[in-house]
Amino acid sequence: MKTLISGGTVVSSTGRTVADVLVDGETIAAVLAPGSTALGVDLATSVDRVIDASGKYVVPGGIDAHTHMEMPFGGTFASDTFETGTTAAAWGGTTTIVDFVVQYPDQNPLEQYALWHDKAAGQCAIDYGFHQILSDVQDSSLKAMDELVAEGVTSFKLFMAYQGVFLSDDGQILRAMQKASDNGAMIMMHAENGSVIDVLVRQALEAGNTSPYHHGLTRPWQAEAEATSRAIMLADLTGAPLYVVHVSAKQAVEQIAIARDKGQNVFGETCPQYLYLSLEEQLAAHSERWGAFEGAKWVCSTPLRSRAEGHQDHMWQALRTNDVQLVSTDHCPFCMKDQKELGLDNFAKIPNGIGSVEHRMDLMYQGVVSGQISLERWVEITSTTPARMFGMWGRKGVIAPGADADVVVYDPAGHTSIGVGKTHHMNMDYSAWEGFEVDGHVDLVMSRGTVLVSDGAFHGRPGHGQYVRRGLSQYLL
Ligand code: DUC
Ligand code: ZN
Ligand code: ZN
Repeated sequence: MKTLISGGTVVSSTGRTVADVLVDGETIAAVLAPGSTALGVDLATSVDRVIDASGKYVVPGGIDAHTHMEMPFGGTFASDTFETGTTAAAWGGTTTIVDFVVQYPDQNPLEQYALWHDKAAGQCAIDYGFHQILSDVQDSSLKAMDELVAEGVTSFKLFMAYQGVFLSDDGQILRAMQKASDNGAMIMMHAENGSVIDVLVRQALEAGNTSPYHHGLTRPWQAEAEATSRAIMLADLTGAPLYVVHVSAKQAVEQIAIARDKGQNVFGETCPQYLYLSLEEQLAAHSERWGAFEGAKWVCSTPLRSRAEGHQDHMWQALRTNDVQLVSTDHCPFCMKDQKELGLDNFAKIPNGIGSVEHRMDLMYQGVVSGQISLERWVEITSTTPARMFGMWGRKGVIAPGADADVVVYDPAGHTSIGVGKTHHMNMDYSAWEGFEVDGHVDLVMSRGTVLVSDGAFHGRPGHGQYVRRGLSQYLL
């Protein structure tokens, strides 16, 4: 099947041009001047299908490098399955996710990896890769790291928080970093000082402070900045590349910027919630049904930060200046009913997570609308950099001959109303983004040559998505 996406403005991370994109089967065959006969035929009449993209942006499909579908966590499971979560992602212009295999202490990393394949196989509407979470690093985990790299799992998440659940101590982190330095894998870090947080949480609960707002107060920016700095030091000691996940504090960004300026392979990821939402809004959140517990919808870790302290403004600046390199969602959805509700009397029992996989492209496009980032930077932080960071570039993250035909036709004149009952396909009984009215609209989504979304309808299916065996990060020499 040959498709011509004609007359749109093709945007890459480095520029834009009006062009026709020829798709042959699952890949992009050519990017040509509009109406070109360079291939010896009139494409508009010889292809099987023409998609008119005039007046629209034609961009590489979004890559969300941080999701948790069906993740067992906080006494429950993330509410999106691989089917519902990847379908919602497709609706929002994301054509690839990288999800986390979870290894809890005493579990075998390779068995968990096989289990995640079982969960995802035949269920995904879009392509997917895996990172691996390692808790409690042991000799067997280090050996597994080599085997997983060969399987295309080239990045490993460690935690400096969640004692007894995920936390690795500094010695364990050091050993995993030594292994990564040896085999080229990326160490991803949840950088928060867990023992400091545990004391603050205990003290808050003893003082009777049980509401969701106290989640943020007991995870202060100092705990994030200190852990970020410690992770950077350990990475420097071992030579391992380090990718700090879900950065929310401006002081953590500063630590990353210093390390990068020194030439260290340190990278930072932020998420839409740290650009748009704040601790003050969480304090003010109130609804008839939930009262002050309404703020539970924004309980995530790292937490939302104070707007008065300027974290959100600093994060936009860091995105522009490349002190922070990309935006993922950390999509970790839970319903209010029966899930967030677990923490009705104790914020520490609220499962941590926000669901956004459907809205990342639209939310980040608002940075273009407001002049915070360029159109090219939008493509870079949502697609091209995630592809390069996690060893998929060439096949993903770019519209060029030979690449997978993962393409989004985006209408800058369109409008999107976010919320339950509007654009909401995630398996959640609320939206963390309820009421957001955004400029721009995902008109058409193509994954490996197959149209998944067009004319406001979903044409995809579970099982279309394939596992992506990733290479090493393409940011490393
Ligand atoms: N970290 C994540 O990356 N996701 C969910 C919760 C957490 O602490
Ligand atoms: Zn984390
Ligand atoms: Zn996460």
